[in-house]
Amino acid sequence: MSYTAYEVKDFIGTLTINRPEALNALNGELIGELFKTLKEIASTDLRCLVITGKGEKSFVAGADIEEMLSLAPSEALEYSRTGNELMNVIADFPSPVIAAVNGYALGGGLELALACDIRMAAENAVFGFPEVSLGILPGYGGIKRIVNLIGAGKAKELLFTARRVKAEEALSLGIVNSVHPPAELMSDVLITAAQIAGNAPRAVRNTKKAANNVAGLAAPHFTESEGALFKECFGTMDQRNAMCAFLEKRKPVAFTGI
Ligand code: DAK
Repeated sequence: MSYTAYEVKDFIGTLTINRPEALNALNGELIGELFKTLKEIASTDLRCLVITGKGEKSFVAGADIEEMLSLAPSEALEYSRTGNELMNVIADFPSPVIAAVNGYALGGGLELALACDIRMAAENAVFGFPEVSLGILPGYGGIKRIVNLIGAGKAKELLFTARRVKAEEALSLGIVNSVHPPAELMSDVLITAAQIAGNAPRAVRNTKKAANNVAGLAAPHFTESEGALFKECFGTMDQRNAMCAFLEKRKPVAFTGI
């Protein structure tokens, strides 16, 4: 079974993350498939790419917690590099990328949406960075991207509190471009994609490159020091406590800082 589905029509590609049984959480195999597809389609005549999640409940509910729990600290650095490269491939994708956020966009899922150029959300979409509640930090370049997008003060509040934000608040914060009734999300996204696809392809691609440079959004977003901070959190009691609690569907015991 494939964790991704891809179709293209009228120069617009739609890439669907297809792991609804785990709310489209990103595991290693899924990340590998996304890499492969993005690499294949980057050299085609695509004019706009849409990324969405399968099902009505979730865009991407973050990195796979079960997979992260089993990572040794030494493996965590490599893990962080791979995920980062994927986000950079999306951010630097030659044509514009729209995230059609059809539900939960948490942790790595929000980071993925932030790597896209435009975010259009369903009314039921929910955003947040739960990482600190799991004993880790966001590491797919999302910290830099959210600070760039909404400013350090608002970004830090979301990062430090781990609170979830509904679509309307995400709109007012500037995280998303627009909010749509769930049943209309994809058709509205395709209207925007068609507007982009109707413009001169070379001009659009070069405009994206120029905009990324101006906004300081071009890769790299992830530094070795960020990787070291992520690695440091791995193997702590707090991280194991929080991730085990999630998988066992209970609250973690009080954090100790150890
Ligand atoms: N990982 C694995 N499984 C997940 C998952 C996840 N992130 N999210 C949901 N699932 C699974 C659930 O375990 C459950 O599986 P079964 O029990 O059915 O086998 C199934 O999806 C349905 O989920 P729920 O039963 O929990 O559904 P609910 O409607 O009750 O709740 C929820 C929906 C989205 C509120 C809840 O599932 C939830 O809180 N999910 C976890 C959200 C989360 O914390 N995500 C962030 C993960 S941390 C880094 C790179 C990346 C990251 C960090 C560093 N570096 C490179 C340094 C990223 C970190 C993260 O993303």
